[in-house]
Amino acid sequence: MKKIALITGVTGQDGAYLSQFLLGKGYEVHGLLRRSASADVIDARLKWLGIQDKIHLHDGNLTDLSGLIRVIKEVQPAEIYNLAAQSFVKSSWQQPLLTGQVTGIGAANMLEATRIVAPEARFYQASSSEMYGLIQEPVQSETTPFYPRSPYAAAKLYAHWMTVNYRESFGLHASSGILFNHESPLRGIEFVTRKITDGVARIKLGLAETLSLGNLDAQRDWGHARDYVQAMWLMLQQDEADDYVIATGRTTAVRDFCRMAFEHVGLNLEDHVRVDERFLRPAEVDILLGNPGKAKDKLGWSPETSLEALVSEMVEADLRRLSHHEHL
Ligand code: NDP
Ligand code: GDR
Repeated sequence: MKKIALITGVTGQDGAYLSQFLLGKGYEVHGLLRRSASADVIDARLKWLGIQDKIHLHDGNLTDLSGLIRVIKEVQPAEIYNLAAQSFVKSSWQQPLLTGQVTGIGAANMLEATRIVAPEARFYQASSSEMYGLIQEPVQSETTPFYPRSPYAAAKLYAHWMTVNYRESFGLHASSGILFNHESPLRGIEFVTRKITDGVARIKLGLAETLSLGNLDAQRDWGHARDYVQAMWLMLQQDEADDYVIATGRTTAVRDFCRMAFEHVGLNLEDHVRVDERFLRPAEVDILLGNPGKAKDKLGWSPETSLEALVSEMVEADLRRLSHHEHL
């Protein structure tokens, strides 16, 4: 009998890589799909990985509890990965209540639906390093206090504590992965790394001359999404549910990520990058740096992809895409 997994956010970056990983492990993979008028492009990431026909898709939305109950009842998953969210931090100031509804209450809906119809299922919640916000310790671990700096981070914090609470109150096998930024060629175009690699590829191909960015001094602990989805799965294979920081332990400024991307194609960032205050945020998370020690000890997980390899994979993918007019 194949093990059954249900993934919310299956059309996103992590959902796509996690689906690929679970299929490789022999799982039957089901995904929640929110209805879109652009049905032809909604599964672009799954197509990019060549797995769109292998996933069972179910109509649903994180804000619709009755629909979630129905899907979980029908699928009867052994593992549930709650990856869906309004995940773009900058948008969360423009849409704070929607972000709360989807990223915060949506997770509570998933926990509640799980408790009602599949209490034996193992549950993964996509928590975030953004919860550390205005950092309270120079290196953040599972015991570092949180200080959210955006409506997104506040919503994630609610979802995080609800996950802990459902574990402690109802005995749900619910784990929360506090993942630091992870990127890939499947990263959404509005996030800074992909915006940079797409911009660099456009400039290299003569399709653009400049790249406008916001705060170049922000520092992030960047890893590869393909590595990070393995940690999600490992968490659900443990006897006891728990919370884990997933990070590389190395932090890099946006400026330096950008420099590496330009250098990859033999160009200088100083010749092309402009700072545009439209891309600044009302409150910034200046620096994040995670300690993945617990994940290494207990899950046997460590990141495999270096930042250098990540940057070159992303730039090469964007060069290829733009040259072949591929969508994504
Ligand atoms: P993406 O933005 O790429 O994907 C988000 C997914 O959520 C998409 O499939 C989207 O669907 C879906 N979604 C959005 N709103 C709803 C809704 N109302 N109902 C159902 N589905 C919805 O995010 P990532 O893959 O990068 O991240 C996965 C999760 O991990 C998110 O929760 C994110 O906040 C969190 N996270 C991400 C990190 C990172 O660095 N990538 C780090 C830490 C946490 P659609 O395709 O229709 O838009
Ligand atoms: P982040 O990712 O907010 O960390 O959230 P993002 O790539 O959007 O920003 C990272 C840093 O880069 C700075 N920056 C810019 N950001 C964007 N998007 N566009 C720009 O032009 C730009 N210029 C500078 C930002 O100010 C910021 O400091 C991501 C998301 O995936 C969340 O869902 C997840 O929880 C966290 O990572 C961990």
